[in-house]
Amino acid sequence: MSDIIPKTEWIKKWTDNGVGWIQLSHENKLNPLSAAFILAIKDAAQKFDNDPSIGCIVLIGSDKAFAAGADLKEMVKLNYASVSESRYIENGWLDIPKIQTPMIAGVKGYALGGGCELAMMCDFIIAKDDAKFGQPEINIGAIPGAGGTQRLTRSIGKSKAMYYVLTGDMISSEEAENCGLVAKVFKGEEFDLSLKKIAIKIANQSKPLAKLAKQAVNVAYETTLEEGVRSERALFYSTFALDDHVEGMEAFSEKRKPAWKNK
Ligand code: CO8
Repeated sequence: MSDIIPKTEWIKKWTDNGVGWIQLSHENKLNPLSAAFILAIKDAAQKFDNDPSIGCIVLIGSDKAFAAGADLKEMVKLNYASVSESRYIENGWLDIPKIQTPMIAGVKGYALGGGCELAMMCDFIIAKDDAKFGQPEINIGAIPGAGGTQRLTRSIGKSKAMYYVLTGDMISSEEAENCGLVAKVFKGEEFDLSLKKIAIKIANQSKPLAKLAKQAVNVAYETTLEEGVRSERALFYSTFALDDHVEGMEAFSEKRKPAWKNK
């Protein structure tokens, strides 16, 4: 068990139209990710995940950065014994990909190192055109440690991931969209409104169906095609047990919008 106290004061949370918003609000606008900060982010995400009124979680940062990586002022004090004994990148970090509610990273400015890894732990990334992604750890005597080598490679392929991990170069929003790291990029003032619209659209889907769809896509990340297709089929069959399946079918026949019961 961790004895680190989550830094809840660095988190702003609010809800709007079924969306749970979590804003990383460190006094340093670069949002350096210390162990206590990541625990607070994890706690906030879990609270929304356990709230039946929330159908989508959005993680955002400041105008300057989603997060510029691990808190290097904390990391500089660590050694092999302390990172392994304290489970430095386990507490908090490992729980975020287990969130069942769809989760979007809304990235303005820098998403570097652990910040890029945190964004990739979300289900997809929406970026402002000023966003800059990257895994620059090689430049500071480390390598990515919170899934960067794995998720970036699955996201953009081996060649490009290897290029960015070995050079430490930043990835522009345009390049990130072209190579599939980012789902959509919005310019300037369009970003906030577009992110909100996307989140509300997802929050207003049938909640159990959205969770099943998320689970099915995530299987593609973790297993073979054969196993993934088998798993998808089982999840598809299970949708027939939902009231919302019946509602979706009836609404289609009756040419009306479905009124989801979320069960
Ligand atoms: N941690 C702590 N403080 C930081 C960090 C950071 N990651 N990044 C910047 N700062 C501080 C600077 O030291 C500076 O502080 P001060 O005012 O006291 O000197 C202040 O923030 C402002 O920084 P800059 O003046 O550098 O701001 P710029 O706008 O000129 O540059 C950059 C912004 C490009 C983001 C630049 O600050 C930078 O390159 N930062 C480091 C980015 C980086 O290397 N990130 C990877 C970190 S390693 C990592 O993430 C490993 C992941 C492992 C898992 C995570 C475990 C927790």
